[in-house]
Amino acid sequence: RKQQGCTVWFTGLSASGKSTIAIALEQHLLHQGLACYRLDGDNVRFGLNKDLGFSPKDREENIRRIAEVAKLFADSTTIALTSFISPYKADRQLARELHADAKGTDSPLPFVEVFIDIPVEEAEKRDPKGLYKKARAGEIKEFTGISAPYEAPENAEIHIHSEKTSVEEAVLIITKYLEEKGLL
Ligand code: GGZ
Repeated sequence: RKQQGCTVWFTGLSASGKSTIAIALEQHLLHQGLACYRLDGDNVRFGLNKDLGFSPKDREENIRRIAEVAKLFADSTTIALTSFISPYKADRQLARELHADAKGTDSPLPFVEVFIDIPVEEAEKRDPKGLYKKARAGEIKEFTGISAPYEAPENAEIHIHSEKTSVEEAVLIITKYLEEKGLL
């Protein structure tokens, strides 16, 4: 059976575990012989989006471009995995609508929002890159969860409580969902 593309859109705070889970999911899908491609800060914010910072306007444009690129991957029957904070509801909604709107593609493309939920105190405790510390010290401005908002999703297809769920369990939850929707 021919693979159908889709976008799995991760959202959550810095240090929530989005990228770790997305990487593990990517590995799992690749081992199944499925085509997938992961978009994250390392391959997008240093290239396509290197002109963008972290103001609300720049984040909006960051997410818009990522959504368009993910849509192209999904349209090519690849499973696109995106791992960005995407803190604004309206921006995630736009990403969803771009996929629902078949313009330029054969048909609407499935969009699966995955909320990697973590209390900000817990993310701050993890602080693997010392960014929360810098944000508290005022060295990084407009830092999500500290000095910039994170608007939690209310209707994400998948809601994972990061501090109570192992990476392996998270991958299972997501693949089970994708299987049930006929996307794997
Ligand atoms: C939030 C920031 C900021 C500010 C730099 N606020 O933990 P990380 O390092 O690797 O992930 C964060 C990443 C967030 O980029 P996104 O493209 O995902 O953000 S958004 O979706 O809101 O556009 C963090 C680092 O960049 N970082 N400054 N001020 N995160």
